Amino acid sequence: MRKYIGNFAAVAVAAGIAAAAAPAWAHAVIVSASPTANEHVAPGELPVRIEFNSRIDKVRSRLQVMVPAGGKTDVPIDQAGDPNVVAGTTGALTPGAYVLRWQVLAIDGHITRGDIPFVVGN
Ligand SMILES: [Cu+2]
Repeated sequence: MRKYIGNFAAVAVAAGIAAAAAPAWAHAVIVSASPTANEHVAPGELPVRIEFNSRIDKVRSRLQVMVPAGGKTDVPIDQAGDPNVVAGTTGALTPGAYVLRWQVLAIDGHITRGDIPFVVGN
């Protein structure tokens, strides 16, 4: 009986680890981004590029820029190129504090999203 309980506990622990670990590697996580958080960039059109750890469904993903005056504008996503990369070019940006908002659909069907604040000018 003691042996049986011991085995049951071991199986439960292993299952718990698997359940906890799955979300961490299953959906899209940023590998690198440009701009980086709180980066200062020059005024004008800004190429943005976010690389993830998995393939992205670019048609069902979204890039937006939250502008200093309030509101947001869409950044069209380049459909060509590296399947792990979501990239596009903003409209002309004047000096101020901005936020790049991203939402991506990974091939595993999970959506992840986040914000990257950056500054245009000094
Ligand atoms: Cu996932």
